[in-house]
Amino acid sequence: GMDGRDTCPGKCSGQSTVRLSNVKNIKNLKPDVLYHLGLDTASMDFRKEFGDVKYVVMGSTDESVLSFAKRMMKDLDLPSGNPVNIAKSGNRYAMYKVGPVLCVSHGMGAPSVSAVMNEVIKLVYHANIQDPIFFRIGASGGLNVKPGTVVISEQALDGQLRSAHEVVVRGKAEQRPTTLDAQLAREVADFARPEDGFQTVLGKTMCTNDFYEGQTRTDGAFADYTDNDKINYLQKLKNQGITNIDMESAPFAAFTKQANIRSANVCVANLDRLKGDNINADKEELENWSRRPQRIVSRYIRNQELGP
Ligand code: R2B
Ligand code: URA
Repeated sequence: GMDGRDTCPGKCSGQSTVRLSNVKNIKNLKPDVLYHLGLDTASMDFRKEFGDVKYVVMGSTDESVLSFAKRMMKDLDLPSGNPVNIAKSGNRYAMYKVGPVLCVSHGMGAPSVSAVMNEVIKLVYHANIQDPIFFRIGASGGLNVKPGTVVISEQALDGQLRSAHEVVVRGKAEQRPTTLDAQLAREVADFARPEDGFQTVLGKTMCTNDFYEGQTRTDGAFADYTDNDKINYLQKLKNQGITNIDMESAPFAAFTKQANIRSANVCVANLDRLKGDNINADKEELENWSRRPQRIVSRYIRNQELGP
């Protein structure tokens, strides 16, 4: 591949390049039911339906991935229309396919991300997709950045500052590495344009399992620390190179890494946590900011597909 990774074993045999440790069991599932996506391998031909997918773009909400799908239609010069929610019958997530781009919502937090990532990665496997690239576009709390700044993650750390996503398997905690593709992060950052009118930076992202105490807020229902404790902690994070805090980057990075999939985490900062906790930008501004990661990722994909 472009990053010098050896993708030949998959490519040469015409198999998907994703690496699953559970292939033996999956092969015996007839059909394999992707429960939360409302899909199964008996009533759908995954190769026919998804075989041409090259990019999977994930975001927290159904609305955000629909809006990305619509943008992608325009940016790939595809005829406009109303994208169909392929995962509708699962009643959990939304999924839209626009040419080579699969747009999938992942909900909020690690448990929600984990369930859908298992199923999307199996979908990629069943569809025989070669070298897919995964993106997560979302929101975050910034550290010492101007609100509205886009942060592309160089690293994802968990709430204990480990470069790991913890999964408890048979009662035992396992740590899965959250290594992201550094080259892809830089390539995506290159698609930021000064004329866009916002900053795009590379930085470390801390991923927590809770929005309030988990991110040291003092605006939740509970907080047994002082404002001073909070600022000291956030300063410490900032000094370690952490630029933003979200709730999905670590499982997203870990699942893609484990499956041998290149991925990038691209989030706008909705506030500067060194200045406050409450998100008080107006709705229109937040909506505007939420389009910024979309803009950069869609530009990257358009460039790959149609050239400069
Ligand atoms: C950012 O925004 C959401 C929390 O408000 C969560 O999905 C995240 O990572
Ligand atoms: N998402 C988060 O996880 N934290 C924030 O502060 C804002 C958005």
